[in-house]
Amino acid sequence: MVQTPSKDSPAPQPATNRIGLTQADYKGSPSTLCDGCGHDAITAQIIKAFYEVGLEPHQIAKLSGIGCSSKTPAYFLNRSHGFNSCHGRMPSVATGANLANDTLTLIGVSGDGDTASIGLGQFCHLIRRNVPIIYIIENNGVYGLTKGQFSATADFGSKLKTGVINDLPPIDLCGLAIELGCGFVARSFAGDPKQLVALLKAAASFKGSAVLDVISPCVTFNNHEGSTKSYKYAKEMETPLHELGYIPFYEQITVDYDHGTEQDVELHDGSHLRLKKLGHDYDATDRLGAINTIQQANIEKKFLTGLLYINENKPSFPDLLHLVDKPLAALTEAETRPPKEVLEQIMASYK
Ligand SMILES: Cc1ncc(C[n+]2csc(CCOP(=O)(O)OP(=O)(O)O)c2C)c(N)n1
Ligand code: SF4
Ligand SMILES: [Mg+2]
Repeated sequence: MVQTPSKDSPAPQPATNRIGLTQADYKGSPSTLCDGCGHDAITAQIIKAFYEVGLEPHQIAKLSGIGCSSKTPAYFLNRSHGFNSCHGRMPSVATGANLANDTLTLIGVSGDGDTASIGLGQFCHLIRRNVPIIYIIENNGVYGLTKGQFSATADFGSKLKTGVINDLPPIDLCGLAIELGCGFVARSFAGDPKQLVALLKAAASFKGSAVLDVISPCVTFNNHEGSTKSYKYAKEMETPLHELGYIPFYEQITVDYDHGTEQDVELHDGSHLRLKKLGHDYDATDRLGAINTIQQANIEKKFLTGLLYINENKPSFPDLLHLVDKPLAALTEAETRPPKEVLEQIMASYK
């Protein structure tokens, strides 16, 4: 017989993470996007990943540009800081935010239009500087917000609902990011929650620009036959390079992995990312190998997902600038003023 809880028994408490917060504490406002939009699936995985890693929401800043994708920071982490910037200009705001307070974890959400079209220059300079940020491109191959025109990531020969064929080659943002020296480059799919959560957690532990290009179907304008950014196409064509496992720094790391079939990468905060090979002999630390693999996949029209490239040794923007430990935004006026002797030394050096 099923026991019904008595009126007086306490209601079951929701599960909490290592800092005592529930998953609901990482949510935002209800989404206003179309039902089934890939962007909402990514939002759900961002909430899960941040909850599981156990970051303090007030230590996070959400940044975005303009587009359906750029609206999504409103739908997660409503206790965090946020700045919805101009179209394609999120990287400048992120760079400023990082300089003002480099203790914040930055998460930037952009679209393929926002990043690969109007914001391409900004994206390049953010990567070149290695500004620490989890940079997510919610890639649907179209400008969803302005009713579905091709973006610069649309594949050559892919078709709009209206029958228009794309006659321009796509920009591969992962290939470009590696070329520009990015130390964390991954590709995933909104319909692959397990892989996406592991990548998001690893990106949150990485000290530098972490680029995640996530294929995120636009159900209203780009989910038909002839589209290469539809759920059907991505599900049928997805070829994961490896199976990803993330072990946070606060969990005991077991060392019983098979070196022949797994690659283990230690991240900046002591967390580990374990890459279990899936038939491919892929080394995610080999930069030229990664560029080659991406180009080959594009020729063969393969949709490769996983961690394409990682380099833990590149100095981040704040390291390069030798910033003081205290966030610049918290320095008092007196602390920003060099002492008289130092000013005199500087003046003397110009003589
Ligand atoms: C300076 C400027 N130019 C053009 C626009 C019009 N506009 C708004 S969103 C957008 C493209 C959005 O596409 P994407 O970044 O791929 O986001 P999605 O809606 O597909 O998620 C454009 C061109 C704008 N808002 N501002
Ligand atoms: S128009 Fe496309 S990208 Fe925008 S919310 Fe709808 S399905 Fe998503
Ligand atoms: Mg788009």
